[in-house]
Amino acid sequence: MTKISPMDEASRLTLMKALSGWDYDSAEGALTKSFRFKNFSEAWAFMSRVALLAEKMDHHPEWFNVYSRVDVKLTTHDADGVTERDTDMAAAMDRFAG
Ligand code: H2B
Repeated sequence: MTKISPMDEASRLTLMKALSGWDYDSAEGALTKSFRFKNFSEAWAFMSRVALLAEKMDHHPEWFNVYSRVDVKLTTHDADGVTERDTDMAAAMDRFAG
């Protein structure tokens, strides 16, 4: 697998300003957010929309779901860190959860 470079910190901070409620986990090199929905059905609807986009983008979130909560971690394996694929995916998730 060809390695790519993670985004530099200044770019990450700039792109993260356009997102809402995302944190940067420096140990993991990942963006994280915990989404809360009304119930399991709403959480699953969100996950279904994200899953279709993830296949289209060939970029897949790590996530953990319990009832109405979806904890998400976004990182680019090929870069061992955050790239624009992650900030793009984060922005889409914010829209879907909107
Ligand atoms: N998802 C994420 N989050 N990071 C990747 O680097 C990645 C992926 N790479 N989904 C894709 C699949 C790669 O493994 C396949 C072979 O294209």
